[in-house]
Amino acid sequence: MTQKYSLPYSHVTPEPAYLNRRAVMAGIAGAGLVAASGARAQEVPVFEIQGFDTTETPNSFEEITSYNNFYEFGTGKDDPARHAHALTTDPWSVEIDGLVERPGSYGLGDILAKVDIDERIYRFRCVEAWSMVIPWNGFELNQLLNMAGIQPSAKYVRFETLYRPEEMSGQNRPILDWPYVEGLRLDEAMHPLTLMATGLYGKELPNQNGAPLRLVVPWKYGFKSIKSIVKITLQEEQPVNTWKAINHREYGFYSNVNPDVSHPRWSQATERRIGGGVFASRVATLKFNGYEEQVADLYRGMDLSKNY
Ligand SMILES: Nc1nc2c(c(=O)[nH]1)N[C@H]1C(S)=C(S)[C@@H](COP(=O)(O)O)O[C@H]1N2
Ligand SMILES: [Mo]
Repeated sequence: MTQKYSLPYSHVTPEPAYLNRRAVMAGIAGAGLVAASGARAQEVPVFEIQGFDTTETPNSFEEITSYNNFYEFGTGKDDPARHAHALTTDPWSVEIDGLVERPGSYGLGDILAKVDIDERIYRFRCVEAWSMVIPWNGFELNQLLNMAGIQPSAKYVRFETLYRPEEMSGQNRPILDWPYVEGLRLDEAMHPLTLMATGLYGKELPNQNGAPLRLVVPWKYGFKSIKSIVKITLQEEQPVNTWKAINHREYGFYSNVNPDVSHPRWSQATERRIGGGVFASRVATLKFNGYEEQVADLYRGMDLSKNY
């Protein structure tokens, strides 16, 4: 049937990793993590410390919460911080439907009572070629999908953001097709790196970052990490994601971070790390955003320049 992961979450990101990274690294050195792909259990190489690399300091809370993309509140980087307070995030529920055993409306409180919240310090790379390092709190998406029960015929997961123009001012304008939609292949969705974030820096997720529940897929461009999710659908067909629908020559479905495949209007070989101030410099972009060892197997045999 569907994939199950038996890895101890603590091996991926022991908490409190960002406070105590050196100690933690000693603990996980040599620990392989087991990710099952289909029926075949496979050894994923030792988790590269890249996810919480000592050489990469997390961005500040201030940086992470003041430079955002959340077009439901406007297209300026400071628009979300200025306007997203208008969003009511409690009560919140997520409709899970399609090819699941237990479709229905899942209240956020009920979800949170059943999942393990971890801390994950991930690189975050926007398709616009800026990046940050973000200490998220959240749970693996596979826990939520397993809660709903995945039917054997499910192949993709479709996600939808809230549509509430009274509170999301940008939705009154034709900036994008509303609601914002994203999608993942089921094996991508089940991967232990794929997170449903509920917080950052140990605090509740700020509205501008996609409260109360947003996807984080660290090896893909930021637009895949859809915010303020209200609907999850398991289906057989590949979902049509918002940015691909707008311009399929520039934005694809897979959207894996790839320094070798340029955006038609700019190179993806380097990125600008936010927060460097006068020392801001461009750093090399890594394949799969530095998570190649964890995720490359998902794409064996695929031409990533075609499946961009
Ligand atoms: N619903 C929704 N989700 C979204 C977006 C958006 O405009 N609307 N922007 C995406 C883009 S382009 C990026 S880079 C990230 C930004 O996340 P952050 O503001 O938390 O850094 O959110 C993604 N998720
Ligand atoms: Mo982005």
